[in-house]
Amino acid sequence: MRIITFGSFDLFHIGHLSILQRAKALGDFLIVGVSTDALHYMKKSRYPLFGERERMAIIRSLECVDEVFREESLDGKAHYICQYRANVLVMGDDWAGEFDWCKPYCSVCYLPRTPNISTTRLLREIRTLEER
Ligand code: C2G
Repeated sequence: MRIITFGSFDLFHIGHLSILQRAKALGDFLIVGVSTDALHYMKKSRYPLFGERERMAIIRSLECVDEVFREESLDGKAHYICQYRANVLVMGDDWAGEFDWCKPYCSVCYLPRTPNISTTRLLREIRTLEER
């Protein structure tokens, strides 16, 4: 069973690792679309701290990840799903419902987000520490 998921994975943290490991556990091959810097900017109105090559290298190094590619658009999912022959699209439930339109191409599964951690929160906490 081929699983596909997507994300920026900036400032990689345990919430990212957890969703990737849970996604892999649903099948036997995990493909990860890592958002390009340009797509990240479109999603969050700021560039990531780590560039796309670094973010892809981190994701590619994970034991649970089998293939990595550049995610260039949120709307390109049907193309990516077909190109990588994915059977299941997995996303955190902060995206619940957003990708139901992919259901003609593959199953869609939203998994619970890991609470109390996010790149935005990490950035805020780092800034607070620096101000002390
Ligand atoms: N995530 C999680 N728990 C957290 C933080 C993130 O489960 N505490 C999940 C998100 O739900 C997502 C994945 O980790 O499924 C990657 O999160 P981000 O890097 O923030 O990616 P995002 O901006 O959600 O981009 O096409 C989809 C987008 O590219 C997803």
